[in-house]
Amino acid sequence: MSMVPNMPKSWRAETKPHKFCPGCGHGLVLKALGEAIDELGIQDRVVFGCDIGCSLLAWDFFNCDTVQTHHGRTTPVVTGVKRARPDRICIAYMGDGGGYAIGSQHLVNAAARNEKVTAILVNNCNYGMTGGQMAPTTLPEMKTETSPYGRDPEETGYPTQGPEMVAAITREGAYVARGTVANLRQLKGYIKKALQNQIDGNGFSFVEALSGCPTNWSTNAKETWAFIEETMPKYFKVGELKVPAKKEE
Ligand SMILES: Cc1ncc(C[n+]2csc(CCOP(=O)(O)OP(=O)(O)O)c2C)c(N)n1
Ligand code: SF4
Repeated sequence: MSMVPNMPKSWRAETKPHKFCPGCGHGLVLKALGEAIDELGIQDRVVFGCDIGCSLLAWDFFNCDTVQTHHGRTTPVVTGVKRARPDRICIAYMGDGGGYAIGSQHLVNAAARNEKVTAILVNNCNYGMTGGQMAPTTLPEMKTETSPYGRDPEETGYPTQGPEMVAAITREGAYVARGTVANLRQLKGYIKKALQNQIDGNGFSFVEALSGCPTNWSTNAKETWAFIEETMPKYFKVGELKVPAKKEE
């Protein structure tokens, strides 16, 4: 009996199995996104933008219009598409390096302008694609290629609180949440609300997803999940931070 893979309809089946490392969280975030796209029936309207970093491995992931951008520049690129084609549902997909380091000015300014796009940021506490360097989200005392003795917050700061920052600088109409691959149903719910917010034309939508990078963390499956489920939420609080007020009927 042949196995029928349980994959979202919006996924491009012929490009699976995907190219992420075994145990990587990117595939889970993209599953939540694919199911959200299916359930909202927006596949024909989606323009999916992916960053440099491991998110670029999603360039052929969906049966949707896709644009692959320079590192950190996904948010302004999909903002441009949205302004030219307001009927499209524009999604910027990036890592924490892409959103909070090299592309932080773009994320901040798109959020401050309340651009009507949806940004999804995968937080795995490091620069995955380039071999596990320290990122703005690296936890205190966490060892990486460029913090071999552990991150010292006195020298390099504390982990960036992205959704908290975006919630603070956006205006009414924005949607902001932090989910985790450890709770995929909840994460899909947040992504769905973020997309619905764009469909409703309200304002900027932003979802950070806590995720795993077993390759650079050098962790086995059990250690990876313990880090995502127990350690990361000590620094990154999971939940909704900003929900638009209901419009008057
Ligand atoms: C302008 C520019 N600077 C640096 C790089 C090198 N570079 C490629 S991917 C990457 C880090 C990616 O990390 P992140 O955005 O956190 O995504 P991840 O791979 O962890 O999913 C870097 C620094 C680049 N491609 N372009
Ligand atoms: S390096 Fe890390 S983030 Fe990149 S595909 Fe591998 S596990 Fe995923």
